[in-house]
Amino acid sequence: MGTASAQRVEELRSLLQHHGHLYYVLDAPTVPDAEYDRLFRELQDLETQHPDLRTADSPTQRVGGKPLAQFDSVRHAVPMLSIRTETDTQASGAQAFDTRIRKELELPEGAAPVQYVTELKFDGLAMSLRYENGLLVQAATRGDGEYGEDVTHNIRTIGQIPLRLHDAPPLLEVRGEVYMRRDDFEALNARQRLRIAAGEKGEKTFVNPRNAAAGAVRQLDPAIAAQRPLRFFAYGVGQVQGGPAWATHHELLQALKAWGFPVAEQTSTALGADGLLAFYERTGAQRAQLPFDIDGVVYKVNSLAVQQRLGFVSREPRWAVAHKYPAQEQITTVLDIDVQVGRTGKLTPVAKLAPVFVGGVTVTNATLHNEDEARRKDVRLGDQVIVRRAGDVIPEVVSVLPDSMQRPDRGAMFTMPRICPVCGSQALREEDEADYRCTGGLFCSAQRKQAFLHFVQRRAVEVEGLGEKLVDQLVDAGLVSTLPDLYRLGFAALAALDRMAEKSANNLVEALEKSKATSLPRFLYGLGIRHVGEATAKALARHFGSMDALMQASEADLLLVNDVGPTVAQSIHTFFAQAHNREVVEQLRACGLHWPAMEAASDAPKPLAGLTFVITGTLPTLGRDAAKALIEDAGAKVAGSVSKKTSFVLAGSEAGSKLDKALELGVPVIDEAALHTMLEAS
Ligand code: 5U1
Repeated sequence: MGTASAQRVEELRSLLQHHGHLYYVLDAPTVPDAEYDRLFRELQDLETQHPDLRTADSPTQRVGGKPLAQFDSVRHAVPMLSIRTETDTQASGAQAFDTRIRKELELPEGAAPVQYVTELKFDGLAMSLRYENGLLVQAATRGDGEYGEDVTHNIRTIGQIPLRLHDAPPLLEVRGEVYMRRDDFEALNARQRLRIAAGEKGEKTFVNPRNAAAGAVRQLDPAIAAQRPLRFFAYGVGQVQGGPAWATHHELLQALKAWGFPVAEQTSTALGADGLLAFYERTGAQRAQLPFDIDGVVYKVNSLAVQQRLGFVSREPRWAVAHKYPAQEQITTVLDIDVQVGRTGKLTPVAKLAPVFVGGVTVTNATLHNEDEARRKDVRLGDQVIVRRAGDVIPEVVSVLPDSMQRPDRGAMFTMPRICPVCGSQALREEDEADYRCTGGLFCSAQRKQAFLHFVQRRAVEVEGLGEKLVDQLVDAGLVSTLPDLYRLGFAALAALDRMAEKSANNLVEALEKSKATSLPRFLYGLGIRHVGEATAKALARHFGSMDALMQASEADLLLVNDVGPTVAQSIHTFFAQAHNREVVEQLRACGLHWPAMEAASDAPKPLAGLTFVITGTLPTLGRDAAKALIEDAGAKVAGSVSKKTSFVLAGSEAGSKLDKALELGVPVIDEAALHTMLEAS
């Protein structure tokens, strides 16, 4: 390899990175596209002649690698938090946030206004980008905040995302949003329509930019993702080691910009409630002209020290809020009112609507929630109604137009049927409950179908290819009535179903086989125990370690689990007290469903077991909750005050009396870097 070639390769990469940044991020290219292409080809040629000069961060390597078989799960070093939504979509929502902050900070009346950063709330997909020694090594979706999916191969194809950073900290996680512009989305759909017209298999159009972006990010083949016009905006950081000591969120955003990340130009600083309100109104007025979708704005306390002081409530920081704009609404006609039966037997009245385009999707169904709501709004057949769709939530009927209310031929007011419309069992409404429920349990085919769909979904045991239509067929044909029946079906029974090709039957048998290797939290969640969502399933699995221990737990035992209150404890206990539910678990295990023993994990010596930590002051990168979670995961306790029994005090800047006490008692004091070393060394 000649040094001249090596030098030219480096030169070309720098030039391409520079022009790429001007083109993709700043939207201000200084050379014609043809010149960029010429430099790109020169680099490609040199790398072909000297394969040893090819590196992962080369601009030629954005689309590379083979399609994946599946996504790996990755644990976020610092959890990806959610953001609290201000429910007041009026201007007063801005005032409400400022009032809360001032109260939390105990600011006296007349104290100076709080400084904020104001940002856009992008309608995209949250993403965490991890750079080690300046190189992009991992991109992960938010997932449940703790674990996401590794989508590095697709994210590398986004021209706006730097593959290499200069003068960046050795470890830097950048958080932001992947999105698609509206014009790019329209062009993509136009291309998709051509493909469909040309008879290309498996092609479809997308509902809105966010769905198109999400679909692209979750492509197993990076070559396909590369054809989807994705973009990125940065708005924060996760784990950072060895970075500059930022004092404000604004400084942090400036640093991200300097490293080459796109930060929305609308991002600004604001003083007090008036400043927030002005931003809310200004952005609201510009919203339709923005080239991408937003569903609101974000307010963040600017000072990082004050952010630390404010801390978190569950998984949401107190120092930030998303202030949404009023949901989009449209008028349409009620064609019918159906009653749907959910997994837990809940009966929901649903208005069937003349198709209407609201907030980027065509809506044909809208929930009326329950009998009281349907009657309060007095929605009847043939009425003209206002339909609202806010973000991803199920569309709802807001109200009936006054003219419709005056119609002389108006039908009768809605009443909930007293028998289940699917199985004919009695429908009962318990005292103090808004909902009627079918009492048929798994006798009711609607509940059975929902129970199957819940069990086979991606977040539970995941049986790929087993969707609504197939579950309908299996249940209606009487082929499955309990969950274990699924695993006893076999190829012959599946292949004999209407419209089932041999290949699909084979795929399904394989998917069922694959789903047998699951995890305890997924299995538990899949059982569909009332009040047991994903987070509770995880907490239960972590606490009890095994299915048997959980099944034997008393209500008192269950109450010891984090986040489990009396209602949830009772629901779990009642579920496992039923012989038929225990039987289902046994049969599923007999069918081969298995998961890694968590007992072993919890019995395995944890690196910091037996130690007690006290955290004080502002840590450079970890929030207090994140530090606590890391320490507890490693088996140690986190206490609130320092005593002789304290093993270590983890101190950040502005540590106060706890640090003094530690020094007085001779308790070892460590900083965040030392904590990381302890965790890595163990
Ligand atoms: N602009 C912006 N969007 N967004 C979303 N900032 C921002 N921050 C977020 C989220 C979920 O979370 C942090 C406040 C943790």
